[in-house]
Amino acid sequence: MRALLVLTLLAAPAFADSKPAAKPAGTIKGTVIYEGEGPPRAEQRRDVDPYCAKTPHLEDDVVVTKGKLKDVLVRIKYDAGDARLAGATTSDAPVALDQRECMYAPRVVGVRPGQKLVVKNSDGTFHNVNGQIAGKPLWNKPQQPKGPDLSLDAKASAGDVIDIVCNVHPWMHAYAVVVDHPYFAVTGDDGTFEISGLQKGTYTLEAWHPTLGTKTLTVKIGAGAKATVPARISYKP
Ligand SMILES: [Cu+2]
Repeated sequence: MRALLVLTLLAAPAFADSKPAAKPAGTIKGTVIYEGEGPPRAEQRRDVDPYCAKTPHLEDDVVVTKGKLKDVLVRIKYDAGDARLAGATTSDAPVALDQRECMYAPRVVGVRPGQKLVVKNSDGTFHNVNGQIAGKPLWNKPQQPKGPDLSLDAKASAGDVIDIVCNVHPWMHAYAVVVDHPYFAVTGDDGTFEISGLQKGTYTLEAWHPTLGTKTLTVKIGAGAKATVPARISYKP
């Protein structure tokens, strides 16, 4: 009797329909290269704040490690008419940004329009979180030493970049790049990125670095073993 019930449930069309559709298998596994020697990185001048001066850091405008470039946001170039991207769901979870040793961590993040940005102050010093889009003020909030998290709205459109600075510590600069689909990744020290869940087809990859600008690359995703494709994006000084 019990076996029969299970069989009946399995055979019911409603049950079969509720099965979530498999995520497309297309994956881009890439690396962002910096050709030649990375530019020299001087010590940040931190003497304006004794708290920050306790933890010396190098300038972080262009960070190259063994020929690989950090802080590059790589995304699939969005086209509103592209049905492969339009239906993609994005996470509602807020994007986290910490202030630690008077640095933003991470320095480059991707957010979708309207997504919350939660800014933490792990430092025993005061910061202000000043966000602008192309010079237009978005928010400017004070944050006490180890004060409560700030919850900020990414009131912006795809393609915008929210410049986030701290006016107390002028070397502090983060970037929230507004992307309206989940197909993006940001490189770490090893310069690698991975974008998955893509349907078969040809895409334009767009890489963005805060000071070195944009690079594009065409990527073709196939089926089966050809669903995982490499990508090499190169910046030349
Ligand atoms: Cu600060």
